[in-house]
Amino acid sequence: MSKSNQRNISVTGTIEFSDLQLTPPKDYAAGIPAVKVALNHVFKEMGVVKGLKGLGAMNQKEGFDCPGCAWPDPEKPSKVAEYCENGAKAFAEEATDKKVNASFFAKYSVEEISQWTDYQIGKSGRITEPMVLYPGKVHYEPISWDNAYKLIAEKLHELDSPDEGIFYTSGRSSNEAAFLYGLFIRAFGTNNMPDCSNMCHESSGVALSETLGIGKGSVKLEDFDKAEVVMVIGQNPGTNHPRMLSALQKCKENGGKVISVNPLEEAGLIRFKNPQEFKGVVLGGEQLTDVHLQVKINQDISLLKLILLKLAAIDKEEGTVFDHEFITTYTDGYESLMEHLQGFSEAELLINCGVSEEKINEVVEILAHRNKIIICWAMGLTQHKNGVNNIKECVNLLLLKGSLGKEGAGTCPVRGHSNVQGDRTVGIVHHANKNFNKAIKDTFGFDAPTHSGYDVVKGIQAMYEGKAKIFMALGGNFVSAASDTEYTAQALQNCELTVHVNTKLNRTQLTAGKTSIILPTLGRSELDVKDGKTRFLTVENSMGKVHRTKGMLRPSSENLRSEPEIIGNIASAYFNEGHVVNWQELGNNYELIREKLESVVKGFQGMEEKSKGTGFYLPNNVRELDFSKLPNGKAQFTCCELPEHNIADDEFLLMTIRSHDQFNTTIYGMNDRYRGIFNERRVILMNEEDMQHFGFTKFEVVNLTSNYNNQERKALHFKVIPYNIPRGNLGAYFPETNLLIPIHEYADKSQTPISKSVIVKVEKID
Ligand SMILES: Nc1nc2c(c(=O)[nH]1)N[C@H]1C(S)=C(S)[C@@H](COP(=O)(O)OP(=O)(O)OC[C@H]3O[C@@H](n4cnc5c(=O)[nH]c(N)nc54)[C@H](O)[C@@H]3O)O[C@H]1N2
Ligand SMILES: Nc1nc2c(c(=O)[nH]1)N[C@H]1C(S)=C(S)[C@@H](COP(=O)(O)OP(=O)(O)OC[C@H]3O[C@@H](n4cnc5c(=O)[nH]c(N)nc54)[C@H](O)[C@@H]3O)O[C@H]1N2
Ligand SMILES: [Mo]
Repeated sequence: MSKSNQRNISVTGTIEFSDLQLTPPKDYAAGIPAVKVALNHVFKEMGVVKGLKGLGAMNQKEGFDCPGCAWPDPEKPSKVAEYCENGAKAFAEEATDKKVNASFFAKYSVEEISQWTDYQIGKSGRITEPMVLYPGKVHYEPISWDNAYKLIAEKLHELDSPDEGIFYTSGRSSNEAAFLYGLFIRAFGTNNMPDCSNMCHESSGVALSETLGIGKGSVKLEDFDKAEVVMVIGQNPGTNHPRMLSALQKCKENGGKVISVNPLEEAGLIRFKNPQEFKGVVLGGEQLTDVHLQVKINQDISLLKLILLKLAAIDKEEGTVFDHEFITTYTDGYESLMEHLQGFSEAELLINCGVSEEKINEVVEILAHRNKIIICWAMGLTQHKNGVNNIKECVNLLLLKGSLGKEGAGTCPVRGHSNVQGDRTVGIVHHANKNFNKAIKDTFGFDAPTHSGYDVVKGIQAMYEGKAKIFMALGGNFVSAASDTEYTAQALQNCELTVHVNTKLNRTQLTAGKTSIILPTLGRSELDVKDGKTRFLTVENSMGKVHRTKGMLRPSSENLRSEPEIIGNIASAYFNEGHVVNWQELGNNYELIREKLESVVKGFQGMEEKSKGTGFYLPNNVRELDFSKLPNGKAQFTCCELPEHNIADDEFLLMTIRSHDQFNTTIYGMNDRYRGIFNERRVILMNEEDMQHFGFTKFEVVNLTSNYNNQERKALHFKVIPYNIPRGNLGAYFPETNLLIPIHEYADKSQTPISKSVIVKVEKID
């Protein structure tokens, strides 16, 4: 409990166990149960008619972009439905008929709501009107839109410096909203733009920029049809990117091989029953993974180095394993890498990674004579102290094999939020960028700040220390998503003002600043009508393609505003006409925003037209094999050190992962169906031999503690369950375990919290 503002807010809610049940984990994903589960969620939240209407429009050319993940749509979407179970759940969650309105807040205080679990808070429904929480008060009360804008403007003017304001973005916002938001923040005078990517793919962005000159992936969806090998490392597509399984299926049908690298045997990685095909529904589905490497948590570098060493040995004899022509023409640092690799002992690398040598040899054999290779990865690689190096080691492999800039090959960081990539492209970046600033000056006539701002971790520290006093969030659930929950909650509560532009109620609105304002906004699926005309917005998918998204359901309240309008109005209230930009006009006119975006950001020219249908690709230098911006004009090999873990005998390495029934901090339900875990989220996945060794029994209730710099953090009450996970490793769900991750433990260079390798102890409760 933290007690600032005299409000007594719980960051976990009341902890109670329900009836935990286990079944053997599934060895396949999707199929009929997935369709049934999806429809149940949708119909329960909004009824059959609205539900079917919404699902029918999702990911269709004239419809709205799925609010789930950022996996691209096929060029020819299937006629029936182009969504997955989790997309349907994301839609159900957004289009729910339940409402959070003034009478809801009159009935429940923030203190009372904070005693609920995240699941209960999320299920309360959509926020339907602007609300304000005044200093010392515990009930939000209604406020008019105009008064809300005025109050925000007043508080912004009270700051001693624009750098006392922090402006967070989550990845659901459209390109138009994000561009306008970034523009306003710069006009206001700061680059304090923490973004959900700081906790997500920032390590990918840094590693790819340094080695290949662009912070994004290089593959297109159709490359999966032509790939000879797809490696899926540190990613759980069956749950988090189910539509990716269709791409893997195609790769297999065309003779490709799939290799998975994961401490867990995730269902979607093993077999896939495609619900859109007869054989997938009725027959056993298709085997997807050819070889599964059950690596220990954060030992991917050891594993990859071992694979590289073995490939190098064969290349020495045969000379054709590595693409020497590619290496000579396009890369820098080959000799140093070869020398560096020779410094490692194969035996040591083998022990580190914990995988059988036989399996590694199988993979080496597959890779040796194939060179159309795609590497896909997600949070299993990015959220470690050495997250950036993990990805650089993957790039080493691709460069050695010449697997870039050709069809069927390349990098594929699989993005999370459906427009997280677009938000970054259009300017949500905390680093100052000269070219971007110049384009703003040329287009709008004002000077953007030239000093860099705070990212997520640094922003939290600044609020905690009183250096920042206003926090505004365009979407997201900051307190539950960020590390060190108690610390982050305190940081937010220290603020003079917090502003939450959200669709739904969440814990961040409860761990509020002295004054707090909730501004309810339209969701992806909802009609956005202005002067009788339905408007569209645009998003960028995981493969750099920009396309339109247009809602079609009646908004959950008349009193919602679109994100661009909200931003335009806040900016207008702040500048009060004393600025070169007419903010209100810009916020209301998406075509005008796009016109300006075209002139500021490269690649968007002609977007008004080009965004039609399946959309257009943004420029990508890797696809063109243009490395001119990098040292010597070449792609860069990297010599990465091995990660160091000083883990005592009674300590474990914990990865904090997603269950099948959640979207980040939004908890859809209490089941993790593919892993066979039902009715309970407070569980720890532990190897059975470790359970015996340490004397833990199945379902025993324990506490987790972490101890960094002699400071202990605790997460209370989890049930131990036996699971197929490497010894010394644990798995548990986030956000429940974020209490354990110290704010100061993050990846080198990217500052992404170490959510996948937290050193913990498991304590018995007497
Ligand atoms: N349904 C649903 N879809 C989602 C989301 C969601 O919450 N729910 N979230 C969205 C977002 S924002 C994102 S970023 C993505 C996240 O997508 P993922 O990255 O797939 O999500 P995580 O559950 O964090 O899983 C990481 C995977 O990495 C493995 N792993 C953990 N540590 C290591 C390691 O050290 N090495 C290796 N090789 N593997 C490891 C875990 O076992 C797990 O399978 O999904 C997006 N899509
Ligand atoms: N321990 C641990 N922590 C993690 C992770 C992990 O793997 N382990 N993963 C990290 C990752 S990858 C990410 S991306 C972050 C996610 O961090 P966030 O993006 O901050 O969190 P979400 O849970 O996705 O945000 C959900 C909220 O977004 C709001 N919302 C939904 N749709 C819209 C919309 O269209 N507009 C607006 N304005 N609001 C909307 C709703 O109010 C909802 O409550 O969490 C990170 N935290
Ligand atoms: Mo993410």
